Parts: sequence; C-alpha cells; structure tokens
Amino acid sequence: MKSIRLATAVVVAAALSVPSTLVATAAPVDRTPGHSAKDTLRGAAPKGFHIGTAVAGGGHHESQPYPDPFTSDQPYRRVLAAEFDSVSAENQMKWEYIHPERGTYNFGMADKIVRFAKQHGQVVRGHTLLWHSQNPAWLEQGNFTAAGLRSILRDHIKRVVGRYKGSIQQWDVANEIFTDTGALRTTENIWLRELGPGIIADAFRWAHEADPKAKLFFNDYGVESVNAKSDAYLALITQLRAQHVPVDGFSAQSHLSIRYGFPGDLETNLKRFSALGLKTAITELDVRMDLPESGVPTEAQLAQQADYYTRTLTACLNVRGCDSFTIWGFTDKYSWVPVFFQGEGAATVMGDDFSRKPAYTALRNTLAARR
Ligand code: 9MR
Repeated sequence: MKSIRLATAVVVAAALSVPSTLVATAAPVDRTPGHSAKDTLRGAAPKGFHIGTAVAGGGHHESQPYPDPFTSDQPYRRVLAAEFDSVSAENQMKWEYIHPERGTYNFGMADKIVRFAKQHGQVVRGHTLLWHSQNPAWLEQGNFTAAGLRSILRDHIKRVVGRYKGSIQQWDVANEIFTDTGALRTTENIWLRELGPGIIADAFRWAHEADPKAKLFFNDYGVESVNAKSDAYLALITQLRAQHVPVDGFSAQSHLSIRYGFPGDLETNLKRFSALGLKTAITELDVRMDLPESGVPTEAQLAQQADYYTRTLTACLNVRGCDSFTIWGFTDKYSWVPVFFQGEGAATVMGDDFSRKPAYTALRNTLAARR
C-alpha cells in the first residue's frame, strides 16, 4: 500500500513538472541492521507526528577532517533513512550555499536532500530564507539600492521556494530576527537594516506565492520560555496575522545545555502560539554538556540529557499543532557543538558509532507511549 502511494506521489510530482533531478523512484525504507521498523523513532511515532533531523553538510563540517557526511557516509545515510521521517537542510539551503554568486544558484546539495527524502518517504523542512548569518559576500558587501536589494530577496525567495514547490512541508522563512531583549536585529540583519521591518511581511507573502501549501515559520533560539524574545514574536505574529500575512508557524530551535535548568514553561509558551491558531515545532534540539577530562559523559550526565530530550518532546506532544520535532543531527560524530563550544559536546542522541544513548531510548519510548 505504502509503495503504491509513494509511486503515485512521484507520478503526480512529475506531472507538476518538478525539476527532473528531484523525481525519484520509490524505494523501500532502509533499516539499520538489527533494528526492526518498530524499534526506530519514526516507527514509534504517533500517526501524523514528524520526527526529524538536520542533514549534515556544509557549515562547520567543511573545516572538519571528514568528507561531506550526507553524500559520503553510507552507515550515516542508512540511519538517517531508518530513523526519521523529516529532514532539515543543516546548511545546504542557506544563501551562501544555494546562491553563492549574484545570479548564480547552486541547487545541487539541496536537490540531493529533497531526492533522498522522497526516496525514503520523508518530509522536508527548508532552512532558511531571511537571516543575518551565512550570507554570501556579494550580498553583504554589495552596494545595492533599497529597491535593488528588495528585488534580490524577492527573486531569491521565488526561485528557491518555487524550485521545491510541493516538496517542502515547512519553511523557516525568517530566522533569528530578534535579540534576546526582543529588539529587531536591525544592525546585523541586512534586510531589516536596509529595508526596514516591513520586509518581513513581504518575505512571507513571496514565499506563500511561490508555494501556497508550504507552512511558513518564524524560527529562533532562546524562545523556549516565556521571555522578552518569545513575547516579541507573539506580538509581531499577532500583528502580521491581523494584516493577513501568511504566517503559519512559530518554532523553538531548542539548543539546550544541562549546564542550565530545563525551560519548564516550554509547553505553556508554545500553547500561547497555538492559541493564535499557529502551528509550532521544535526544529533544532540538542542537549550539550561539559565533557569530563576523559571526554566520556558520566551516567548522570546522560540521564539528565535524556530527561531534557524527553521533556522537550513531551511539551511538543502536549500542544495542538506541534507535530514536527527535529533534532539538530543524530550522531555526535557530526555535531556542531564541540566546534562552537570549547569543552562541550555529546549533545546528540547517538555516539560516533551510531550507538544509541539513553536519550535515544527515552525519545523512542515517549513516542511509543503516545501511539
Ligand atoms: O549546524 C550549523 C553549522 O554547521 C554551521 O556552521 C552554523 C553556522 O552558523 O550553523 C549551524 O546551524 C545553526 C542554524 O542554521 C540556525 N540555528 C543555530 C544553528 C547552530 O548554530
């Protein structure tokens, strides 16, 4: 039944003239040897609840002593296919990768992710369209007029969102636009600085025109709790929705650390957004820790980490409209954490060899209990 549905989807996609590079034949879902379908995260998840991961490539990986993980590491690909039914581009859809020169798009890496997702019955989260970081030099250092810059953003959104029309379930349209005190990032963010806050509504409108079915999100870190930053999102989204701007969702990245307490009001916070009729999502969960000198986490650390993963998942499961839960990588082998936080690591749910940590088991059991 499943393969027939997938095959139909492929035919329909082809008929809608999706670029031929994206059309894939349906293939059975690979499974990690030794694990049955039920014994995976996607197998344990309740119907309609998407369990996702970032797909490793670009960004910090390029400075590491290994080849591109997603395209080179076969065991990695097998676990990616077996465990998850949602994938996010960790870096591959960011401006510096997908639009490296003015007028030149490089869709190769993103196409491969979308094709992989189709082959394995996964949905895709697109990340990201309007951000202050990982923009190419030609954009950041170009000397554009406001009108010129506006048309650059419009063309980018139309081209990128349009290319993957029908293939992306959720887009992070605007990423990290507020500071921790709830002020718009008008200094670092080229779009807000040069074009003013009105550009946010335009970005959502253009994305919606390019793919009316994709759910369009605001995405940020440090918004797990009720605080100045999440308050700022609540106020902005309320205002935009009153103006009929097509905003569909609000997502909390959730880069957590056991150094700090768990954001216990996560569920309460997400429910404020859900009450506006929005979807919510957890988009980049990882739980880092200070590593002991041996480099090996203690049992107590692993238990606390498992608890943070479980509580984040439970909060999402308890909120209507929170049906997408993504971890920012699934193996410590490729995590961004040790590269950005000295002395910290072990933030994902699997070891370097894809061995399952207590956090993995806790997630799977929590999902299974809600089936
Ligand atoms: O995981 C990404 C890493 O490979 C990049 O080097 C880094 C550069 O900023 O971005 C990481 O992903 C970020 C995401 O795009 C937005 N939220 C924070 C994530 C972790 O930094």
